[in-house]
Amino acid sequence: MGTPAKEGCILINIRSVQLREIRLPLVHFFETSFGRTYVRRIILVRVESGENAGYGECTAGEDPLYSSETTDTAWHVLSDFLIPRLLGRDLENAAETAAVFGPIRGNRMAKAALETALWELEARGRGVPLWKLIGGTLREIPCGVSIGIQESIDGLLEKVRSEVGEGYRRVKIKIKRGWEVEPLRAIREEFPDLPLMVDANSAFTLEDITLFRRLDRFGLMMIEQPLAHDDIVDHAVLQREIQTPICLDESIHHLDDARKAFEMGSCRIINVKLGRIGGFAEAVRINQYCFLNRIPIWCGGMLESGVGRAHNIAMSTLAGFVLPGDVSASRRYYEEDTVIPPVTVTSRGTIMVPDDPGLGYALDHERISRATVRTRDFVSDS
Ligand code: OSB
Ligand code: MG
Repeated sequence: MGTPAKEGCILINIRSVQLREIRLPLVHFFETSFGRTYVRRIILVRVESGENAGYGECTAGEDPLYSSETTDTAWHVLSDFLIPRLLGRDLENAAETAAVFGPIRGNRMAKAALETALWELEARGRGVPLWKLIGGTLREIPCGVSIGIQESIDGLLEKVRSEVGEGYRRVKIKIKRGWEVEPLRAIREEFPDLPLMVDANSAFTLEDITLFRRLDRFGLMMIEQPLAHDDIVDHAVLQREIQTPICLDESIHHLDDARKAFEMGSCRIINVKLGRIGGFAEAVRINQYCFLNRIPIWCGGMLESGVGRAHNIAMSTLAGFVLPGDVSASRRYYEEDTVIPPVTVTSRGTIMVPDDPGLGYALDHERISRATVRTRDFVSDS
């Protein structure tokens, strides 16, 4: 007689995986220091094991500007390397996925698309919400907005007024060379006490130190990724020279990056993005380390559709996520979302964490089919 399965131990055997690329036009273009996005090309991943299915979303951009990954590199790496390693394989839980992908270097957004789908699958299999499965506790998460670079200061002020009116807990504006001091001065004049921060997406260098000293006067919560995307050394120099806390985004790919950045004094806050770090297992590790070391963390965004947004909500329930994240209402980005109901924000500037198993949101299959430009199915032959 075989050994009975351990209580609560579910075995995952991936029978099939489907990749699907959808195109979703943004309500308004989103501009950062590296360029404008008008339409998102998003890969949705569906994994199946037994009776259950789980969904993930790839956060790679259309062009290799935020990171080296793109929608097309992720499609390639998923199809030719990650899915073949996973198909037909027995896993006790989704946490084992990271080890299966271990030998493959980088490509964390591709990995996360599949890894987060496996966590969702496991949560559905166990009949528990995803946020509970990863160890989250918060039932209502504080939300902030990220406002792209605007064509005029007046346009920016109008956006800030409207987001503040919606109840969002903090405002982040994107900055680039020539769009920093004036926009901040204008916002501070009208909103002296607004929790406010900036994101430079690596637009500056240590030669801009006098500019950063000027920014100290605006009482910002933090400056996100002011220097090179792959740096933690110059950021430590800059952090010693300014009062405003530095928050790292692009520079942090895993727990060791977070630990080294903290130990070197390169930042005082960390933005955690599921795609950038490869998925939930790493998010849980970073959360634990930062919680123990009292490093505030928050959930970053990548213009996700509902599936990725729901994963972000689940991650934001972990105890270390003490600052409002870039997790906001679907309708700020998309007229029609990939989930039903779309993600909405309360008048308190929070998102209520859903209680249903898995993602806690239903997929809008009809909407997703209409937006689909290609699909590929992978089926295990074992
Ligand atoms: O740096 O945080 C970033 C969007 C695309 C690429 C990089 C970033 C962003 C955002 C958007 O700031 C946040 C969101 O999804 O609301
Ligand atoms: Mg950022």
